[in-house]
Amino acid sequence: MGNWLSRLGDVLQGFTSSCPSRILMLGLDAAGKTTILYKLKLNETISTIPTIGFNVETVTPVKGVTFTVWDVGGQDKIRPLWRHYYNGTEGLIFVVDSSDVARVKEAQDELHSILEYSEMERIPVVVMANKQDLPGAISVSDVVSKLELQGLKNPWHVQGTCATNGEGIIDGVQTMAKMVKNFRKRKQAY
Ligand SMILES: Nc1nc2c(ncn2[C@@H]2O[C@H](COP(=O)(O)OP(=O)(O)OP(=O)(O)O)[C@@H](O)[C@H]2O)c(=O)[nH]1
Ligand SMILES: [Mg+2]
Repeated sequence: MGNWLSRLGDVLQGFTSSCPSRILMLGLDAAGKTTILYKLKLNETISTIPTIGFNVETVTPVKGVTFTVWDVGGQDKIRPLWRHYYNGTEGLIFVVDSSDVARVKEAQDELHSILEYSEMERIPVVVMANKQDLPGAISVSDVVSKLELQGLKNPWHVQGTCATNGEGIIDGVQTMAKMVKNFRKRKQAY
């Protein structure tokens, strides 16, 4: 009986750990979201067009980690649609164009507005400080201060990335996987 129960426990454990995490990827237009998504999915740099609506892909970037990633278009006219994707989200990847210094404040406003929604409370956030290859790109520590991350209640991490050559992306999603695991544990404790 005990043996049977422990086997059932193993099966259920396997079921929950293999359940893909729902990850939402947001950020201003042209930040590099779609480039990151298809780098993860295909390990290729695709040529993108601005996303009107969304792309969704299930990816297994590293063994034992499966994400369903929702990449939603970031143009200002369609940003009001972002909130329709919040329900059930277990992690936010917020992509910033680190070379677009003129719009960092706009990115900061958008990130803080997203996290005001109750569905996004406590959700882990990985900021991808993308386009680190471009001249004039601000550093990871500047992204921390300019996005005012220290004031957030959510757990967060910043990863420097270059989506076109893939640098930093796997590190970023690995960190996200760890943070989602903690988030699921904490959620069970509520
Ligand atoms: N140099 C450089 N260019 C990049 C990088 N990441 C993305 N790009 C380029 O930036 C442009 C916009 O990338 P997208 O992935 O389409 O941006 P997006 O965030 O999906 O934009 P929307 O769909 O409009 O919200 C493309 O020309 C990409 O090739 C990067 O790390 N470095
Ligand atoms: Mg896109």
